[in-house]
Amino acid sequence: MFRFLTGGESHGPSLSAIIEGLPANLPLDFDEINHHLKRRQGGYGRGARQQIESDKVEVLSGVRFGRTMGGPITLLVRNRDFENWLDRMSVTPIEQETPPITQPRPGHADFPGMLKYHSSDLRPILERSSARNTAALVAGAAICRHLLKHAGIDIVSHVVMLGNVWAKFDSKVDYRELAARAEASPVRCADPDAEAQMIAAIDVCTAEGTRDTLGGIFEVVALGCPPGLGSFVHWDKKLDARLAAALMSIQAIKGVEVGLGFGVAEIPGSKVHDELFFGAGEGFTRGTNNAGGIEGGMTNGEPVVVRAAMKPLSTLPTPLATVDMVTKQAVKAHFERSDVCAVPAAAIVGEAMVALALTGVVLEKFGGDSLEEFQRNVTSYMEDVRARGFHRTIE
Ligand code: EPS
Repeated sequence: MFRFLTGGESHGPSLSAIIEGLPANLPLDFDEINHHLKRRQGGYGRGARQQIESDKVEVLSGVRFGRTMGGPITLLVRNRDFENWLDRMSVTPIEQETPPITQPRPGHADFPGMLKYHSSDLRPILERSSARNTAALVAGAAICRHLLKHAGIDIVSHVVMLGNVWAKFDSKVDYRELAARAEASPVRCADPDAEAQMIAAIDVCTAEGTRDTLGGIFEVVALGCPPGLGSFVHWDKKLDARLAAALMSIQAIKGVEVGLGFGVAEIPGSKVHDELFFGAGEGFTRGTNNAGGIEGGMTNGEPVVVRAAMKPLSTLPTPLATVDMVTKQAVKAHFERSDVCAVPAAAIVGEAMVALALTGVVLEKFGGDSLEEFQRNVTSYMEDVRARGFHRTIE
């Protein structure tokens, strides 16, 4: 069974992850893991914290001579900022504890978290619920992406909308080209006109007098998925359900769509469903991919396309009305240093969550205690589906 756990607080000593269930002998590229950590730290609209951090992974277990050994892999990403937060985040008792923060931010985990964990201080709630913790997810998922490559799967992302500015792109899209353009964009947007407007919208929210936060929508695409990952047989085996859960677990995500998403409800079935064709040499093909590569909870061999909507961050520079949890007086919500917009970074976290969900179903389908066994199982299955007309080969 594949399991993945993270630990850590935003301004605590470090973030960590434990991954269990990856096969032995998987070679790891540490530069690539750190590259994904760097991608997650980027994006226009981030706050001053990113100048302090320069995330790097440390591997504490499960890896020898650059290859997995089959046991749990433990990862660590240190918080450089911790040393500036000893007065608020010291692990050991301190002489004078910092006074509690008691003004929950509407939209944040603060209010329900303080009630649930019997806390009169929102610090312990915000520290663990902070999106800083997504660094551990990205580090762990970067390792899983190494395995996915051995099943032919590659994951890309781009920002579709930010601050209500929509990117325009062709429906017959080349996802690799789109992703390459997004990679070079400060807002991960492949459309240059929309990119300029998105940056302008962030600038407005950064300026004194109009300070605010912005949300948006990103798209994650998994290319090269073999058909038949996931299953229709039970609710928790359906890949679309697992992708939705994985994406919804990212801080500030309020909606997820697969393929045409909510759009399928607006048009008749004859325009929704992706007709199937067969060509000599090509094998099975589709004219469209409204299903987003998933039918009946299983991959169908087309790109898996998912979108997630991120709400504007709830740490508002012009705080909203709230109630002091101790005095019950009407007050303004707590504000501390934060980002104006983190949608581009969330797209990288989206890639990570898609990687984790896919790793689960890939291991269920192909299993294997070693990479060699996993690879044999993938190859044998792909030969089988090829013989039956699915002609894509693993790149
Ligand atoms: C976050 C608030 C900000 C973000 C942080 C997430 O941090 P700070 O309060 O230290 O300025 O920058 O994201 C990261 C640090 C990161 O690495 O992604 C929050 O409240 O969720």
